[in-house]
Amino acid sequence: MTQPNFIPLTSYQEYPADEMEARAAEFYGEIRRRRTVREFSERAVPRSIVENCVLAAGTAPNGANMQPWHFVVVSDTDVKRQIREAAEEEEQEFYNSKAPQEWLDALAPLGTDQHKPFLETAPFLIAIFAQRHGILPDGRKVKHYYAVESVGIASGILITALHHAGLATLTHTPSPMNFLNKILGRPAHERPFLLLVVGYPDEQAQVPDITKKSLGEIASFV
Ligand code: IYR
Repeated sequence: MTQPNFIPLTSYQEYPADEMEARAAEFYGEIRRRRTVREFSERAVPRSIVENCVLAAGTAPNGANMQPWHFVVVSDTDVKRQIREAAEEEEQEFYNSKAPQEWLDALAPLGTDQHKPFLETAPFLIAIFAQRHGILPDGRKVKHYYAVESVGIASGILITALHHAGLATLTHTPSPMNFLNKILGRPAHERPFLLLVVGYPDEQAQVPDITKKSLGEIASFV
């Protein structure tokens, strides 16, 4: 068994309490500006920005440091078109037959439907996959722990990093998403987790007039 190898914690940075107060308030101020956008501009985004945001996502805490994720960053026009066509096919079924009325009622304030032009308009789509297990160089399988939770945390960091950089995102989850394995050539043990749409919002972009729950509604202090 591998022995643990410890090194000093040199990356941690402490701030005086008043600076922490300011930083926490400032961060909340920044993240509360984030809005999910469904109308994207075609304006190009430098790939290096997305690369750094994906690197940030890859720092996420995760089960036994197995890092059970794979990010496919799509900018190819033809691949984006294939993804749009496959997603719209699923969504057509979702909105017209599969979704129960209760779900459609819950989505009504968001104004979503089966048309997903943003899958072609936005400069980048990031398909996020959760690996059910890893594969060692010799072909043996290695178990992944808390893969879904880990990929969820990484996705949150990715969305935050992209927002921090000044980009808009849309967390898109056509269901089922198996078509992503086929189009992107990912192996069967990788399960599509999320399709993140990334770019600048369209200049005319509008967002639904919705609010977030208050602190008292989302937290208890005991
Ligand atoms: N996947 C569909 C439906 C949808 C579901 C949820 I939950 C949302 O928050 C938004 C949409 C779609 O993308 O339209």
